[in-house]
Amino acid sequence: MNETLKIGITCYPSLGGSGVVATELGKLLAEKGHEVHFITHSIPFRLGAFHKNIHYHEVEVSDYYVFRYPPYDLSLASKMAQVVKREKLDILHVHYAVPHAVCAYLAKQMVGDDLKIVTTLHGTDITVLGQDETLKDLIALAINRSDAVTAVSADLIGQTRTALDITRDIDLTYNFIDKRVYYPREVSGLRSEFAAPDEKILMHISNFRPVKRVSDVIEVFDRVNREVPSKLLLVGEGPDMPKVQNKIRELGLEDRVHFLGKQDEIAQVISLADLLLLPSEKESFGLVALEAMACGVPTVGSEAGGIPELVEHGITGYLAPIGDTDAMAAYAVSLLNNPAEKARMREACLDRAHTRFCDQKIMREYEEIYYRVLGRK
Ligand code: GMT
Repeated sequence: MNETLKIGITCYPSLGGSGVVATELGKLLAEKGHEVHFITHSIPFRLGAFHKNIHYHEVEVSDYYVFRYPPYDLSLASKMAQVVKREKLDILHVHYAVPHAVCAYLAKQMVGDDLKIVTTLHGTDITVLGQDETLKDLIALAINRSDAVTAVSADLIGQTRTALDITRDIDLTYNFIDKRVYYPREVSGLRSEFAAPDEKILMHISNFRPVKRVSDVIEVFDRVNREVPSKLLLVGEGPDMPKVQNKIRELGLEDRVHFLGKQDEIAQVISLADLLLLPSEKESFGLVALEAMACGVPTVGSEAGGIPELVEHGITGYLAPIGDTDAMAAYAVSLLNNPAEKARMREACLDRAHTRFCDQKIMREYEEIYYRVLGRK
């Protein structure tokens, strides 16, 4: 049996798929017996109740009056070094390159080479920030100086190589779901609150940022709704919400769309849907499509980024070129009109989510990376 490790985890604790993945991984590692230390600016929102083997270290930022901008990055690096020394951590596993991988590199300069850094790239840290001239060299430095780098899709590995001219090894480690949480829920009572028995439910869940192309969701729904009586449930909030609301008004769809805002019980919410719409411009993986898959709900979306590695076209959903809302609507209509096809896809979704993206399997892949960088294979 491999020895247990002391692992520091830094992530964005309050938003996004990267924070969810980091937190869920920490919980799994702690259940396995490892000692996990979250080093973040607030308690990760997915942490939930008290967990044995999980510790939380809050990063406090100096607000000294000379600072125009509070130096969060320096405070984080300094906190990482303090926690590593005091708790004798073996590994710092940082999620999202900016600023976490840079801070970990700085912490390593303070504590010495025994500390190993594992950096997980999640998407926009490369596909958006990696294009930013003010940050790209620093991101490349942090990637090159990490002891191991992982990315959540093969597509993201390719994008990292191209955008930042990176040649080092990058491990492919897909995102995962906890099957104790993500499974088809019994929601027939709740369903009737949103749709009549003969209506289908389409759903979109995101942070409503431009990369999600939520306007495309409305266009697809508009076309589907002309042929299949249906409702659209929008889950989440974000900057594009006013634009989306305008489009819904312009198309006269107000009484067919429900806004659910931010939701915690995602498995229950997704179980309401007949299909998920994910027409993103950029998507390194698309964790929400995996969450849907694990609840037996297929995705109709774009071929962006890593989505095709997750959603197998024609098997667990349908994919079309970015912006091709006609094709997405046609796929959605054909799926919704064909109960046998829908039942087959549901089974394929459950099977794929719970085997290929099984939490225990992916956790072991991360553990192997930890033992490898520590030379304890
Ligand atoms: O999708 C977002 O805007 C949030 C972002 C994040 O950093 O949390 O998500 C990224 O990481 C997720 C977890 O690995 C992936 O599932 C998302 O596909 C990825 N988002 C993008 O690439 C746009």
